Amino acid sequence: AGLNDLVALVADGMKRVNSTILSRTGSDVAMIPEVANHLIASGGKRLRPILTLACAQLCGYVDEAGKDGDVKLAASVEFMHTATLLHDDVVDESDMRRGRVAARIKWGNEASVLVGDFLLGQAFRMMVEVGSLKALDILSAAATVIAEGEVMQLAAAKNLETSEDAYLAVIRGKTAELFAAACEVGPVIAQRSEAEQAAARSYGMNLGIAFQLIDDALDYGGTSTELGKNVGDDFREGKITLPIVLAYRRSDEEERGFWRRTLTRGEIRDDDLATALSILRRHGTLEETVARARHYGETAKAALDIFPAGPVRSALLDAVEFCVARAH
Ligand code: 2DE
Ligand code: MG
Ligand code: MG
Ligand code: MG
Ligand code: MG
Repeated sequence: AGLNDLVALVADGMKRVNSTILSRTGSDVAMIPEVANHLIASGGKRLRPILTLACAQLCGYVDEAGKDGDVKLAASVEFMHTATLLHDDVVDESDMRRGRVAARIKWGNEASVLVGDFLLGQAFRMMVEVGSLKALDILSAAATVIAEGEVMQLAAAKNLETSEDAYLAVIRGKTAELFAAACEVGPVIAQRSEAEQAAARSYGMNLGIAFQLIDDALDYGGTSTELGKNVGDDFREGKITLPIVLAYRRSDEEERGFWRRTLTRGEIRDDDLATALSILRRHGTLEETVARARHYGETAKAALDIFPAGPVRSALLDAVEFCVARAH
């Protein structure tokens, strides 16, 4: 259960993904591998490349003539993810990532952005090597959609009237799209039907939505030890996540005043995060956010119905439970 079965099923492929990652972060410019490896070697779960390998395997992908198509696409997905994290910590002014200081704290915002750009370039070169124009289309579209999600989020910042739909559009873009693309390229390189491509995409999309809902609940309800990043980052940035959208509607005038001062005007005092958490708890919106995540998780699982039962499908179902129950 958990992620273990899935990790075991793709272990051989992941070894090759990891060595590909290592070789493709190489550069004569010393700071590039230094910054990249700070993040890459920091014990991430590699969830997205695991999903790529697993969805390829689920669809019976056979590696013809050692081309390593699944491995290179998985490594591309992890590079895209790493690039987004390097950029994300700059955009969010975050100080911690995976239990370490963020790259931007150690090397600066400039280096963080630029090494992210390097990794993005390397990701696209690997996709080209794989030679599937469809996979290249899916992953390059994902890059634009991720950026759109982040810009939508920027536009909604501090706006307490943000709707649930607007919030969902943000997390579909900034997080779920990469999960969807990571899964969809599996059946694509296995040359399976449109229906199977759509099913894998739907699994990834709904899993990604669930994943970000949990992330947003944990930004208030988690601890920095379990998350490996500081709690309260979203609050300090005036980010309007689902726990806030739901709580603001239910808040009385005094509570609304609190949200306007902190989230809209950014006047934040030492004990405000604790107060925010107590208001969210009073209105039950962290539990409700987790319940929504569970709902999207169920939709993700149902999307796998068209695939044959077996160890890979079972492990993908378990991965949903892992993401919904995850502590980090
Ligand atoms: C996670 O949100 C979302 C990450 C997407 C970041 C994408 C950026 C555009 P969170 P945490 C910045 C860059 C796009 C590229 C390179 C294609 O809640 O809590 O901020 O882990 O995540 O900080
Ligand atoms: Mg962030
Ligand atoms: Mg962010
Ligand atoms: Mg977050
Ligand atoms: Mg943040």
